[in-house]
Amino acid sequence: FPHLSSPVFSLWTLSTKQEESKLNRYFYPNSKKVYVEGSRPDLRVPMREISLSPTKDWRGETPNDPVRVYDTSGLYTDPQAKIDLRKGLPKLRQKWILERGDVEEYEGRQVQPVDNGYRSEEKVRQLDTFPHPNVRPLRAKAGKTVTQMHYAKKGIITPEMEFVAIRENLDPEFVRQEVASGRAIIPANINHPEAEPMIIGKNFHVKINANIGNSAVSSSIEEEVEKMTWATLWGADTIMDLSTGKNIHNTREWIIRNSPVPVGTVPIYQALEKVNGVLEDLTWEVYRDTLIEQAEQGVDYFTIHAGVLLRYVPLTANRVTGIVSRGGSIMAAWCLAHHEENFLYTHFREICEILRTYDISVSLGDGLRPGSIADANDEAQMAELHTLGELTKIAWEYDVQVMIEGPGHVPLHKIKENIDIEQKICHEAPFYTLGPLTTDIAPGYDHITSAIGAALIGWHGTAMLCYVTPKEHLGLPNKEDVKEGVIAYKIAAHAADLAKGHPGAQIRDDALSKARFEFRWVDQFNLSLDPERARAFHDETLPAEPAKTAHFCSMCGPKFCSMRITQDIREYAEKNGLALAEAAEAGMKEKAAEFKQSGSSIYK
Ligand code: IRN
Repeated sequence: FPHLSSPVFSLWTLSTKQEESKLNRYFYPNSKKVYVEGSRPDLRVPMREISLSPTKDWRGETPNDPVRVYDTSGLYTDPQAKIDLRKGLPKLRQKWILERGDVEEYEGRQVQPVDNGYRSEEKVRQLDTFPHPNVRPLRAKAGKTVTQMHYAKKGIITPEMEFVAIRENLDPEFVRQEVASGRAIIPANINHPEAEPMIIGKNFHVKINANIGNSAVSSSIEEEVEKMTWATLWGADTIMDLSTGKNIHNTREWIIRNSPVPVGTVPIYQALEKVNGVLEDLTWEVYRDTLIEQAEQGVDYFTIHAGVLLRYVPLTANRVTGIVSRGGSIMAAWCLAHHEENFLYTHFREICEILRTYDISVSLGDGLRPGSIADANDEAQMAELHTLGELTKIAWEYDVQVMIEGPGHVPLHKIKENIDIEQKICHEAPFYTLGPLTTDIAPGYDHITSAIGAALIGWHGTAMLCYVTPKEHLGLPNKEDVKEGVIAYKIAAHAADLAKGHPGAQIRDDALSKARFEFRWVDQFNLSLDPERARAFHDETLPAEPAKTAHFCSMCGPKFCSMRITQDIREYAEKNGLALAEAAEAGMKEKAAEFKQSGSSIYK
């Protein structure tokens, strides 16, 4: 399947109808895209419906209901959709935004494609410049606030709120209350109308974020756009473009215009690029311009490391791993170089003014998060968290939606207090954690070390989990790493949903277990997070078609399959009108006699 191997191929030909439908056929067999319509015809919530085969037993055939699952893949899995990556996705929310009457179009900053020193000697390729950039962006009219929190506080249920309510199978009024209280956020920049609304909060499905983006030494625009479609295909609820290398502005334009999920960034990275990496030259003005540039493009949430205060920096002196946050280390170095307070802190109210003009959520960065087990829950981390609590209140004064970033590296027994403390001092603003990694000894497997921590912290109330790929600490993730990271985090998030008792979370588990018990192999594959891998693993030893209905697999073979034996007992009980306990005994006696008589196994 060519989509797997060539980024350029998928970028340009993924757009044809034929290729699109292949995404479902190939990656999610027996699945189809369905839409649940809300209170208006342009409010259509996508879901993926997996159809199942009937149960076949001695009684005959009984149909199994299809299972609908949360779908983040956007139009890329809709065979009816016409996609042209050079134009971007349709502007799903544009009408909703305009009809509220609070926004105006204006001359944007018209940022030139060549936006940093790296590009100057490079040959400009056609692909570099997005052909239809957001040249006339929207902003709030003077005196207006356009955030979802603002509308929620006014008692308005926006189409975005209704959309997420349907997606989560919850009441729209409940969504409104959660957004109004600050317990949940709907990251939805008015300049990213292509995105399908989603919600981040502890009373909703646990979400996952996938980080993509180039670095100065690796990757191209094509690869990054493909990582975005790829990550959302496997279930990323948001993506963050963390590009620090070439073409930051253009890469982001390509990603945002084609992204069905909210896009986050860390604007300080681009600000630093603009001053050619010279920390001393970084100023509030350069940063503010970068915020506005990204706001006009449609970034839905910004990580802002405003809690790294000058006086906290010495608290990291005795750490094993010092400051491991990129943004945190930049701000700490800036504070020390200038002997001044962090300008993100001192200008925080101005930042909020910008954020509320476009409805950009702020993700208050954990610049002092622990980067090793030894540094977990230390003074520097907690000091910063207190400041994030203070900033949360300020953002809410402006009706700016807030989430709080968290660690990092934390051993299992120290995880729960992280979320408990965060909820207390940050007034229940949603927590968004990076893992945490529960041990430092497994580079190459940090998607696993961290998914363990992520499941635990998600269970205790963390609203979004930032994925970690197997390449963490080692290099820039490639496409396969992105998939591994997303799947590991889907597992963590879903395990947390089950533990939290999220309504309906167990439906898919039950359907898959039933398929497994009934030897409906194909259904078992198709209900799984990665059908292709499940099938491939099965087929490695039993590739023949009849094995797809066989009552065993190569793990135990036909004679030792516990599920087959259980089924036989049940069938025996039902046929003979016995309770299971009696049947087991009666069955055993009967079978024992047969066994003795034939001198062989009862299962041939
Ligand atoms: C999430 C929670 N804590 C940190 N993160 C993410 O880590 C953050 O959103 C960003 O995507 C990434 C890198 O952030 P630093 O290293 O600049 O803090």
